Amino acid sequence: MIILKGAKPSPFVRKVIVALEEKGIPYQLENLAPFPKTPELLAISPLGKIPVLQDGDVHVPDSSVIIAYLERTQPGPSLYPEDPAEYARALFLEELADTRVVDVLGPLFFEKWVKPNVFQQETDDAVVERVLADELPPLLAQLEGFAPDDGGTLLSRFSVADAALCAQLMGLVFTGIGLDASQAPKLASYFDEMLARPSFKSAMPALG
Ligand SMILES: N[C@@H](CCC(=O)N[C@@H](CS)C(=O)NCC(=O)O)C(=O)O
Repeated sequence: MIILKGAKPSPFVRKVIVALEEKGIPYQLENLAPFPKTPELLAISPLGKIPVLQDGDVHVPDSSVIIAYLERTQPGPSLYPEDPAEYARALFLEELADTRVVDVLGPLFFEKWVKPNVFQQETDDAVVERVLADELPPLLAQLEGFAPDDGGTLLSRFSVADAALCAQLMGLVFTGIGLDASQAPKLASYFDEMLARPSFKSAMPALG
């Protein structure tokens, strides 16, 4: 049995849960926090981060590496397009989700969830307000440009790009901020459609 170590509040853990569910791979989620950086954590995750996937004796850290690994252990259904241009597009959108989207949503997640729940510290509302006013609108405008016109997936079928992007956007839901459809209507409707998939339902952390 595959063991996924991490916790659903992490967008990168959610991304892997979505991949496991979409591929129909049975797994157990085992709670692992990235703090403190114990020798046990660093032994299986040299960067001290979650998620880590355990498959027998093999430990695989990093969501992108994990999904690439799963593609080799269970090729179908594939989360990577066959067509070279679409394959490149999927990898790029995964990268965009894991970097640019995280740069904006990460501080919101940190302030609204990690500080109160992990460090027993208060949310800095000024940081939240600044990100919501200055950084989130241009990000949503950019993502609107990648959203499909008529629902469905980012590429011609479900791929790692959908798993990566929507796993990040879910942070807006469970921190209570929400995705403002008036700012990004195509993105909001695409995101709603993705959230209705069983894989995303399984990845959603308990709300409240
Ligand atoms: N590139 C990594 C990023 C993983 C990541 O940043 N995980 C966060 C939790 S959301 C973490 O473990 N942070 C702890 C730290 O950076 O010390 C991946 O794709 O898995």
